[in-house]
Amino acid sequence: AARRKLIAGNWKMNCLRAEGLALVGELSRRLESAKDPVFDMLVCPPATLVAPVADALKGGKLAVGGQDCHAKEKGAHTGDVSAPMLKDLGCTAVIVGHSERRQDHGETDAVVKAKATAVHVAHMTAIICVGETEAERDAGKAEDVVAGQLRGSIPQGSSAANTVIAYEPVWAIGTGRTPTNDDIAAMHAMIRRTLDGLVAHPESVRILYGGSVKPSNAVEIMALADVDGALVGGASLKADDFWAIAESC
Ligand code: G2H
Repeated sequence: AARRKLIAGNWKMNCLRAEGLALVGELSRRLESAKDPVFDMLVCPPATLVAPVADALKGGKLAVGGQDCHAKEKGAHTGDVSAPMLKDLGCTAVIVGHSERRQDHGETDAVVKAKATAVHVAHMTAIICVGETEAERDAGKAEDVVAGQLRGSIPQGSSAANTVIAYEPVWAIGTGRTPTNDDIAAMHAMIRRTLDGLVAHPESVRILYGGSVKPSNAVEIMALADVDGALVGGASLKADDFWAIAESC
């Protein structure tokens, strides 16, 4: 099945309002004037900027997502944001299980699965992140670790319509280091094989690569089999770089 590429920007804990609005203003201007772009584009601002960014982009092609959500739809959870709250602002997707959440907030596969379920219930796309640490790769366990994360984090009822997988080797995040192209291709092929039995129509599910994607490596990474786009951190904060990555598709 033909899979349309997705270029997703994860701003992490960056951008004040003026900066974020200028960034999406520039990106949406380019996206709206692009002739038949071959990619979908999504930005995931910090929770504080989801509302103004979504308002600025209303009705346009540039989509907005959250970086995380709580598994419950409402209640006594000080500081948290729920999936329906993000949907209410205009989000169409939410990143769940990013390694920074798994590490900094102790999120287990079970927690990630509950969050992905909440995203599905709110009629949005869950971008479920998986990836091995450097020690796990050195120990030859990378594929086992990622397969285990997939089995533990993907809810029943997931499909290509509501689920995107992002493979982000932890040691490649924000470090400037990336796996070899062969390693990325092998992992993405393994992920697609593992999706068989976990989701309907695994051949249609988009599998993004994330971890130090930049304009200079995007062309070769985007050309790999089973790489259906990118989850971009640092380079998504500059309109020129993020746009160049999208144009690499
Ligand atoms: C990986 C990625 C975006 P960066 O976390 O999710 O960040 O591109 O800065 O490595």
